[in-house]
Amino acid sequence: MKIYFAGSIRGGRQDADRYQQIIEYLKTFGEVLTEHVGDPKLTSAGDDGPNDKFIHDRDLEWLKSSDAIVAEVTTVSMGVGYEIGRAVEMGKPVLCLFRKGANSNLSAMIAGCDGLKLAYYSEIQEVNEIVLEFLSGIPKTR
Ligand code: 6IA
Repeated sequence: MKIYFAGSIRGGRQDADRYQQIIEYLKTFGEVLTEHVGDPKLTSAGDDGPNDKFIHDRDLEWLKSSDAIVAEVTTVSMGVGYEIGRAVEMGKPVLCLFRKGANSNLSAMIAGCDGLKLAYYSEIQEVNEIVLEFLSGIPKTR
């Protein structure tokens, strides 16, 4: 199974450790195409790699080829919101994870979208249970 993990980069890296923990768990189900999103060395500048057009086009190809999208949406990120919208339009299974009690507000465009599954969590162990249930319902194409 190919999994696309989405998490904030230029929107802010305060949840990067959590992304890494989620990615480690996702890797037990298959290939995570976007492992770099959890890299603690990656800063919110996010500009020490290829140019923006390359990043956009490559990420969209990965999105198209993925079987499922898991997005951590607690830190507000325009890029994550964009990826979710594109994935919903593609008809992909999308799981959005939002941490309870966080200092951010979830956009109505995510909270009110019928084309995705939204789950609230407190502890990282809960994320594992939510992810397990979500991925168990997805047919494997590869
Ligand atoms: O607006 P944001 O930067 O917060 O958007 C984050 C989302 O967009 C992530 O889920 C990524 O999939 C994607 N994204 C944004 N910037 C990059 C990026 N920058 N590389 C890969 N995906 C990105 C360069 C980092 C590179 C030095 C490793």
